[in-house]
Amino acid sequence: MLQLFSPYVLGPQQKAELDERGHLVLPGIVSADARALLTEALKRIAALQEPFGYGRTEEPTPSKFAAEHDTFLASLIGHPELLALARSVLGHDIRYDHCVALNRLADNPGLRWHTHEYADDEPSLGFLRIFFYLNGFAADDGGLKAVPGSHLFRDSQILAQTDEELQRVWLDGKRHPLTGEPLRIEHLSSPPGTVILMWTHALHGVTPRKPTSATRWTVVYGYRNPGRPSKARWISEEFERRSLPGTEGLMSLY
Ligand SMILES: O=C(O)CCC(=O)C(=O)O
Ligand SMILES: [Fe+2]
Repeated sequence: MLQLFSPYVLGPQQKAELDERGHLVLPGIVSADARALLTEALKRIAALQEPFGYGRTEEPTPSKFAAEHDTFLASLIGHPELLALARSVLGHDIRYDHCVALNRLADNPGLRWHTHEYADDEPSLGFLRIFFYLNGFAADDGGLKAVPGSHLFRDSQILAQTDEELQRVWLDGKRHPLTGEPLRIEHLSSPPGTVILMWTHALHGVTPRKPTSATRWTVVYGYRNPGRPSKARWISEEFERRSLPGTEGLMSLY
């Protein structure tokens, strides 16, 4: 069995940080073997994605359904270490939601500020995004940015093109519901092999990738507590029926 992570700590302190801030950075925890295999898999997905391009589309592209196009990516859905990580945050009763390749090539425009929906009115139902940043990123080069505390609003409708617009349309005057501090934008950076955990209602966006930079190799696995429909759930019926090792009971909507 592939070792996915080098030893890391996800104890009460880290969980409290995730719950208070909405995201948690686990720097460099992906094992060297997993890094290499994941990067190869993401290169295969990039080749399949090429004809579809990287613009916004409703099409079921290889990037969106990455695990369905790659045996290795599929094999991680039920990997004990990934499930243990997801369950240590969400509790035992979880479902797989999606696996999306988030490769960002040189000059990629990044991504506007947004949140994602799931059981907006039911905080007991969690949805966790587990991002694998295989070659890391700098804050100003395909970098994830987030607003600590924003997930507590469970507002799935927030959208803004720029930091300035976000400030104007949503951030101004808002305070962290737990700490009372004014909400503010945080630009993350991460070394290669970093995993970032994020509650799905956290407000986040991505800075553009520089024209001279190599591709940012990234994949996300989403898991959630069952109980509601999920708009992010991209699983074909055929894939749901396939019995992959370790995924028993994980693939259904409810
Ligand atoms: O590309 C990224 O780093 C983040 C993508 C994103 O917003 C998501 O998968 O929800
Ligand atoms: Fe997102």
